[in-house]
Amino acid sequence: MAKNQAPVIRLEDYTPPPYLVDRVDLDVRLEPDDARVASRLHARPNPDGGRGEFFLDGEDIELVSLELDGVPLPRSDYRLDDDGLTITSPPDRAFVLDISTRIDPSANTQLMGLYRSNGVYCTQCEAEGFRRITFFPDRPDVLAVYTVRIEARKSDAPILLSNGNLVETGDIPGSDRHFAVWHDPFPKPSYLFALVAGDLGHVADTFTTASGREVALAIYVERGKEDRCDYALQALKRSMRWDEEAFGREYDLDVFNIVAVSDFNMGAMENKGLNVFNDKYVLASPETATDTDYANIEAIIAHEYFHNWTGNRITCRDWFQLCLKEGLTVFRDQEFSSDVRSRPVERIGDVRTLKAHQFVEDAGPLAHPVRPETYREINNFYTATVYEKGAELIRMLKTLLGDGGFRAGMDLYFDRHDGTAATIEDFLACFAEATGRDLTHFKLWYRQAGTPEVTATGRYDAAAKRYELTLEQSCRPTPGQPTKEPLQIPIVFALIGPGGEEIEAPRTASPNVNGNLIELASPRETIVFEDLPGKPVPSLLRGFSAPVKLNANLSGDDLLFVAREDRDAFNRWQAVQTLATGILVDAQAKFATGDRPDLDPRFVDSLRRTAQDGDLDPAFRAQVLTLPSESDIARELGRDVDPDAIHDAGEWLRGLLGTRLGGELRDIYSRLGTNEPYSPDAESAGRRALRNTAMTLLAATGDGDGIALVERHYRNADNMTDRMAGLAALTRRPGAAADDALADFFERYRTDPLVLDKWFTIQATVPTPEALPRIVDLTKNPAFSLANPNRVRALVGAFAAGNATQFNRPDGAGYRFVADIVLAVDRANPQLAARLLSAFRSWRSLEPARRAAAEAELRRIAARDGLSRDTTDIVQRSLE
Ligand code: 0A1
Ligand code: ZN
Repeated sequence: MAKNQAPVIRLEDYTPPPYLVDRVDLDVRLEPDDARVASRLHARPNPDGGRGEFFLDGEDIELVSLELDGVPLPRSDYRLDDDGLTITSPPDRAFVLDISTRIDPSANTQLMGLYRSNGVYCTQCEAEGFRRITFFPDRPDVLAVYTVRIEARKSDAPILLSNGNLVETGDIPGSDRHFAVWHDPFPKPSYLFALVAGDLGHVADTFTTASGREVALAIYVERGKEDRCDYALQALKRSMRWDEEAFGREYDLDVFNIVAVSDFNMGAMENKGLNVFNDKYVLASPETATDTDYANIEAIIAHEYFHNWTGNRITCRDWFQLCLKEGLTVFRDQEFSSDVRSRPVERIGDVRTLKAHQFVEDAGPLAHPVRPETYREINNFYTATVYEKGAELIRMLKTLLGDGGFRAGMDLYFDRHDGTAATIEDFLACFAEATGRDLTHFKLWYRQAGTPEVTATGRYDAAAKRYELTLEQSCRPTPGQPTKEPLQIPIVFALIGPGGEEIEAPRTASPNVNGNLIELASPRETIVFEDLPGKPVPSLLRGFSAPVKLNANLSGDDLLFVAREDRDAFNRWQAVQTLATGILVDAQAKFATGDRPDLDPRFVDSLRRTAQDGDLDPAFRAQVLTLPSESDIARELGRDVDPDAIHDAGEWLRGLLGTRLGGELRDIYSRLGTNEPYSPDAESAGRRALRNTAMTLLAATGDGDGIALVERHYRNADNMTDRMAGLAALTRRPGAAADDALADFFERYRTDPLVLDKWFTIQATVPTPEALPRIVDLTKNPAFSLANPNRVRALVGAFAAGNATQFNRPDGAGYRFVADIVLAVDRANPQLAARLLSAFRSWRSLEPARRAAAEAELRRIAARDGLSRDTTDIVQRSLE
């Protein structure tokens, strides 16, 4: 067993905390390398907990003094070890603990606890960072009211922020120091504590809630970046209004502050009243941010804001319940984006993300249930499964219960659990009670890992005018779950008649069909529809109503029909994807054996029709014209994957489409050009997406005209979306044009780290053997730093996750490079290293030579002494 083998934590072992803390008074005095934290805890025995020792977590902090009820605690009355502090016989009544600790924010490279980012003090406490600030029962079921006094030198930190409302500020006479006192009246777990201090600029606004309360809003950023905050601020106001309208939830404090920092392990953090963001998800201007960046900013601002009710007012009892706040909040941010943008396009994007990340996770060694039952390192469970599949479970619940039932359940949940730390059982009980439905079977979705496969087979009996639809479900084993039970799968459907008309409420005696919804609950089920005028084509899993892999067994003709006729936009898109996937799977097999594939002209015609259909939303047309990715095809194959063959197939198909649709694509390109000033709204973004998709296909032909068009596109761009689309298309083929554009881009943005991240990513994802030596070189570029998570993800993360042919080089050099970086980063920032390492998660599905090379690197990492707990956990599970 490795030295850093952490103990397994199990859901079944949960016990309530023996002591509660009702009030925390913190006094934090800041110096760059010496911060003093005085903490006064008002504690008492938990009436619902066992008795005994009082354990307070603590990690990498120095205990300076400890008093109980004002008296220094004798050394014999407590124990101090690597994990924390144990008070061996605490009083059997309420008591006050005074604890003072010393920490060094500048030495904190893990970015957990209190650290400095570009001279700004900031904290990150989820999941277990508060214990790196002071000794505390650092678990989400201990909720306290916090009052925080911050003191610092005025020159060092003119701005002092914490959770809640500001109650006092002042100068320390006779010094250059000042202080601020913040009070948060809402009881919260320690992971929602935050403190920020530094020389920051800000932009401000106000929001009036539905009940007429005025809230002061502000976004704090490094000085000089204030002019890039407006979009985030407007997005915040849209989010606040939407939560009132869609869920009846108002904001509850007098202030809402957001801070953007440049060193952050994740996207953002929902600390009560003081959200802390990775600056990548706040800062935007037309010259520096793409349409995708704008959409991400809007979604993440919304996500963190929505946590105020789903996460903060109602939090999680323990970390196994993470999906209680994350799945639900992702669902809420997806619904927000659907309402303020285009619903079908949003859904297509969300499903693409789900399949690219969660389906891949579910198919490999890191698969786990939406609510895991064991973990060694909770940081490794902020996953696509907990977040994205967790959101799909909420969506299914809504589909099963209907809009009214879902809203009634949510209302009951807010009402009953406000101010508490809840569980998935508590949550589901609200929906069961509000609707009278039994959710016992549905709950299995939370326990059972893996992506179910649903196979549909239809049979039409013309004489009897009867259509039989047989649905079967199965699920492959995942780690620790060798056998699977059938799930309750909501399949939204329609039967489409020969003329494209939907057959309204087709007659069936099946008790599992309700209007347009089939509830599949058994391994196999045949539904008989009667009185059909002709042979229907089924449109199944509309809007992707369940996170399953559907094999609808439709013929090529039927798929072409659905692509043309289905009223469900999602399924029209899905039909084209299914056709394209078939073509690419077939083509890669041919490329692997040196054969030439060919292309069904009806597929090209189908795309042509969509490309030209001016009645369709341009963003939707862009999605239809965007072929499945290399990782989509790898996932479809599932075994003996040869990334080069997949890549060749994609190049071949894109090139051929660029040629065959050349006229239409050029037409789109010229029609959608505009002289209007850039606007990030969804409609304008959709037009740019379609135009850039057309350009990318034209460039894929490799002919001189195509390349010249892209070069012009790059140079004439007046916004980052177009400039990046041009740069991406140019750099797919190394050569002078690509190098010139890269040099030009660097010169334009050399002082802007967030924009240079795009430059790193573009070079990291060039699908040719020149990529790796260039990336190695870029790690030495002064603009690159292994200490900054955004830089590491932009260069190394993008290489590992977005450059299949070069990461999976047959000589193993791609794996070796990433493994070396993982080992180097692990010493300073284990969370970042572990995340990077999860890029190896599909290694077992590769063809044998690559599989062996990837495994060798995983074993090399596993054998390293002193590996962090985070990385040990990922490497061991990957190899199991
Ligand atoms: N709760 C945050 C995600 C988050 C988790 C852990 C962190 O630690 C570094 C930071 C952020 C969210 O869902 O947005
Ligand atoms: Zn979240």
